[in-house]
Amino acid sequence: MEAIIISACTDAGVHIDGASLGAYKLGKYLENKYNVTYINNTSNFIKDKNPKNLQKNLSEINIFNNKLYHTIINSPKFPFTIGGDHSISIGSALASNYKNGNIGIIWFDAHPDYNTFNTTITGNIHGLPLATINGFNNKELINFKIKDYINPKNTVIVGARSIDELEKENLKQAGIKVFTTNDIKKLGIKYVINEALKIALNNTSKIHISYDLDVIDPNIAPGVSVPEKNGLTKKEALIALNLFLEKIDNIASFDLVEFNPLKDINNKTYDISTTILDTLLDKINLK
Ligand SMILES: [Mn+2]
Repeated sequence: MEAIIISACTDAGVHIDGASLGAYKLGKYLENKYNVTYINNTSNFIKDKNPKNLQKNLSEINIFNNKLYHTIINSPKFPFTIGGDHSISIGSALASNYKNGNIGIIWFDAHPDYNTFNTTITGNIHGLPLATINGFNNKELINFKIKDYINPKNTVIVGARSIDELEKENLKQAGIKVFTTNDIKKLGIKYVINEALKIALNNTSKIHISYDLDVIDPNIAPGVSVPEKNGLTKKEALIALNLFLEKIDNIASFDLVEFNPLKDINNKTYDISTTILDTLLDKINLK
């Protein structure tokens, strides 16, 4: 199945600059082999970084996700979206759910991204997307017509290790299964991914995978906006990737987000990102 590769060039969801450039850079890399569709911020957009504004760049993020959402639902191809900051997954995951109907979601991330406008400390919207996708809150972030939200019962977070106090309450209230990096050390990555697949595929049609590069340890992938130590090892990241390849027929759509070239060291994060992209896109285009 051919993939539509969308380079979602925005970092409106985070006060740190660079993730927009990350999407552009990875898009350019893929142009050697594929057609790439670019989505950009509105031309006159100026990013608000005011720490006191707890709804930073809300209207721009809505405009952006509207474009992304409609690009995905209007294409018959497999949606592969490259961020950009993680706010873009509101558009991509809900579009995939609209197209496929009743999907599950696996969210790879050092942070659960389960804040609401009432619980966010930073006001950076890249900390809110998963709660939005589940319909837990944040209706302000959805101004496109969706069919349904993704069921919290079919939502799994893998690799979390930096969870805000109030966010923890949100996760408990929504009933989200979270595998922390400590769980991964204890249970093994293979077991955790297989459990995650079971939860996400329980009575659903397919799954959306949203992969925030900050899930990987900053020694291996330092080029992200908000790095957190004690992340996945390279070996664990590659085992997870191979398990997805085995389950490729169950995967409906994929995001790779938060590559920040301005924070990268010796192209480490660029190299692992292109490896992930090459591996997955080869397999998707074969299926
Ligand atoms: Mn994230």
